[in-house]
Amino acid sequence: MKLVIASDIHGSAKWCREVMRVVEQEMPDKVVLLGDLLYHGPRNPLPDEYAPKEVAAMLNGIAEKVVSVRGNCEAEVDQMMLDFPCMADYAWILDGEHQLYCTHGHLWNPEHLPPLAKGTAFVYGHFHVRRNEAGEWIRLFNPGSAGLPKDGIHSVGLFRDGEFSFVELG
Ligand SMILES: [Mn+2]
Repeated sequence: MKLVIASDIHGSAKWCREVMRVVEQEMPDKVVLLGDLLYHGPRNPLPDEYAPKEVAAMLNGIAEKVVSVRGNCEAEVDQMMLDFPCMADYAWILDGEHQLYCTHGHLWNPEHLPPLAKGTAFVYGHFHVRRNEAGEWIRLFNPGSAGLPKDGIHSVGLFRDGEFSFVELG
C-alpha cells in the first residue's frame, strides 16, 4: 500500500496545489489528511495564498482517495465545505502486518498516547515539525506541515510498503 500523508494545510491554496502535485506523481492508494485543512487558525499567521474555498475544491477533487481526521481548527462549517468526512478523532489504516494510528495530535500525541500494540506507527500532525523515529515499542511519524511549517520546509509524508519518508514541497 502506498499513502501520501499531508497535515496542516491551513487554507493555503499554493501549498495545497503542491500536495496535489505529489498525489499526481505518486498515485497513492489513499491520501491521509491529518487535519487543519481549511482555516488558518487564530494562533497562526495567514499562509501563502490563503484561499480556503480553493483548498476545499482541490481536496474534494480527490475525495474518494481521502482518509481524513479532525484537527483543532476544524469546525462544523469546514465539514460542510468538504465532500469527505473530516470530523473523526482518529483513523486506523491496516495494511497487512502494518498498523497506522492516524490522528491530528491535539488529543493524542507522543506525550499522551492511546494504547497501541507493539509495532504500530503513530501518525500525527499538529506540531508543524517533521519527525520519523522508530522507538522500541512504536514508530512516531509526523509529516510536518504542508502550509505553515515551523522550520520553513513545506513537506508531506510518504508511506510505501512499511517505510515512511518525507517529500519536500515547492
Ligand atoms: Mn495546525
